[in-house]
Amino acid sequence: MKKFYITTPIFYPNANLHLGHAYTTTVSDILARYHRLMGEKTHFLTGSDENTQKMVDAARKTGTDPMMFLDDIVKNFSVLYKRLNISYDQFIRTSDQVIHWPGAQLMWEKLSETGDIYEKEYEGLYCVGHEAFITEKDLVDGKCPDHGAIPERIREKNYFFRLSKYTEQIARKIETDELLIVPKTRKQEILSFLKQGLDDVSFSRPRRADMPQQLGIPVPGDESQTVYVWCDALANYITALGYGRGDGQMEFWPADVHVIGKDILRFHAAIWPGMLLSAGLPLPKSLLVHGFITSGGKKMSKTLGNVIDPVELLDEYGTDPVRYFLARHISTFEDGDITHEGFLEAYNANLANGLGNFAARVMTLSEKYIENIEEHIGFFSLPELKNTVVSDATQKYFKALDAYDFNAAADAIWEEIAAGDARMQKVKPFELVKLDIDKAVEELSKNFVQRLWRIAVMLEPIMPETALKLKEAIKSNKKPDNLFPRKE
Ligand code: ME8
Repeated sequence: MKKFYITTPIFYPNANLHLGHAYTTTVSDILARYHRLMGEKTHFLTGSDENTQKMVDAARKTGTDPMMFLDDIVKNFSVLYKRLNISYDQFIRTSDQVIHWPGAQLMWEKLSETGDIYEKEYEGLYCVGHEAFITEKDLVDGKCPDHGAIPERIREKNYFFRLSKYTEQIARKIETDELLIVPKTRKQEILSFLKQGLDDVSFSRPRRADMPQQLGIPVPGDESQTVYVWCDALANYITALGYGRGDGQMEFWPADVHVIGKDILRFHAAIWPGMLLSAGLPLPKSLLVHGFITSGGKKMSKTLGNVIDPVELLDEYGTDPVRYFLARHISTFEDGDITHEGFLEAYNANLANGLGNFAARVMTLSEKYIENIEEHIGFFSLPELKNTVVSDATQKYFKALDAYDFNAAADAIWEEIAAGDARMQKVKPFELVKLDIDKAVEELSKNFVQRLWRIAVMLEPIMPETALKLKEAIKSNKKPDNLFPRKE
């Protein structure tokens, strides 16, 4: 049986998840559902990145105990995932000393055995927002431009990872697509970064006195140091599967795709491959690197007052319309924009009118004119549809999902709907009804219902509840309740 292993980044629990996180997780879910429906043995991993200073700082600001703060936020992750209908198979927390720590420490030991860990006195500028050292060059007015904060100047003993050694090997794997980076623009971006040669990375920090004991993985053999949070975080993709515990077998490794945002490309396309090469493990097969969501053309920010809360959208429109919007109207590969007006317009035009209206008209005909629906309609599955490609649109749909192009996949479904609408305009079944020629109407109706089934099957990865409602309506030959009431 073909396997499919997909991951999201593990997000920082220093604040509730916002629309950007919802985006990554939703498109990952679409891929996971697609591969599951295609009959592949799928494992979908997500989680939270907890050995982090920024969470402790955030907790202190609110005067809450860090561990309680952490548990609360992580609980909110799963509440949001539930509302978005995210079908993850596993949620990893990197504070988990049973699931995660042994593997993270084993990884460290492997790098060390290879001779890739060494001690060094180090001085640098640490940005807590990035959880990484940044350079003087990166600063604007003395501040990190991404986080607006003055970095800490740190002078300390660290263990370093000899990443520089792997520059050429990593570049070759990326060049040849052995590690496929989608889209090509991100592949080019990382290749030109690699051309400058990789620097070694600080891979540990002295244990901070104010860090709870339950957080921060001790460096094997030196308890005064904790493993650098990015080193431990990246390892989650294998510790989740059993690296470092049990029989250590990792059925699902290598990952088919790590889905990430453009901000963490270097960690995933340089440090992570370097770690895996050093530890003698295979590299993931691909990275899907999506752009950032902006609101009204600007970065979402509290000061600008343009932050769009996923929960607000879910309250107003429900799960599937939000999934629909993210899949179809946010550019996958570049930055994508969202506004309340744009959402409302897309909802009314394509869900209330487009899909909802088409489904209602088809089922009105079907209910009235088709007897014994199961004799006339093939209730085919997604793989069956793939094997009997019936239209350009279906072909385009499968190609798009295989290329992680969610906009194009959704467009293909709406092409099917538009073609159905156009046909309805042409053959005018509701006028034939008045002429009392039932047989002809029945034939036309079968055709329309067959198309609606096809639409439902293609919708399933993107809008699972809607797909189910449509399929149930067809099987019981009953017009569904108003799927998408018009909104003002
Ligand atoms: O970086 N638009 O966690 P994080 C789209 N813990 N996606 C966005 C976004 C936006 N405006 N803002 C954030 C971390 N994201 C590490 C990851 S993985 C081993 C460790 C999404 O909470 C996008 O996927 O800062 C981005 O890469 C991720 O959130 C960063 O999440």
